[in-house]
Amino acid sequence: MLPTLDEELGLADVYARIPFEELKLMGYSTKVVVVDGGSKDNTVELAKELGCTVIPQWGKGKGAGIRQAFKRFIEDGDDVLVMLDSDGTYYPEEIPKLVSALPESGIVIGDRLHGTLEPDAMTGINWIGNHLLTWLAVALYGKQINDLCSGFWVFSNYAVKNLRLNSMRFEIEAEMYTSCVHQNISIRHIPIRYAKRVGDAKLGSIKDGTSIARKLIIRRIFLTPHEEN
Ligand SMILES: Nc1nc2c(ncn2[C@@H]2O[C@H](COP(=O)(O)OP(=O)(O)OP(=O)(O)O)[C@@H](O)[C@H]2O)c(=O)[nH]1
Ligand SMILES: [Mg+2]
Repeated sequence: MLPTLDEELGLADVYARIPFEELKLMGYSTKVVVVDGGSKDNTVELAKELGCTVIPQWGKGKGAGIRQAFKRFIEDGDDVLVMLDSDGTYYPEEIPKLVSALPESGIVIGDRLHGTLEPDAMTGINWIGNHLLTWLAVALYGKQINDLCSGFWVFSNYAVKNLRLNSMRFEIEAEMYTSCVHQNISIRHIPIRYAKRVGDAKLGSIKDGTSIARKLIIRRIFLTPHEEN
């Protein structure tokens, strides 16, 4: 699953680097689902040309899109879901390594902070923010997490079914972690590479960093969302 918002510069390359053959040898048949948040560039046309299934999301924000893609995944009855950003920051070549590490009924998080950060992949403020938010998560929840805001995750069907989420924007990964704690879903961390993105960032470091911290605090008090959709 590739979330997109104006990612015409990154999408084709990310798609081309997905190791379909290797996944086939591992016994998987693969489909690529692009969940799009209303791109104004050529992203949607490109995704269709590449043969991806496109979900035009309702509402705005990465979190809303991911939750909608989760629903489709459950409806389709698929086994394993791999999610990564479509901005060229994550290495699709690393998908098999993460899929192989998937615990039964659990999830895998690609860990940039103990992996390889390529030059200029993360701004100074984002580096500090990622470390602070990860530290805050461990302080509040006591369950190990190495890289809270990673955008490269692998989920078992059980995990997707049991996550309780209502995030609209970039708090979604933090909420997935809090839900793993509350729903007792096991987490494995695998070090990954992280590259400089192509195209423009959609995340605002201070604004979204603050919402992520707020989400961590809210889910410590109210364990699950009051209303999910
Ligand atoms: N479906 C959907 N995807 C989105 C939305 N906003 C952002 N995305 C995608 O979510 C992924 C992460 O967004 P980015 O802007 O790269 O945010 P980030 O990776 O946290 O920040 P950078 O390090 O600056 O790249 C990218 O693939 C975006 O295209 C949205 O509203 N809907
Ligand atoms: Mg990014």
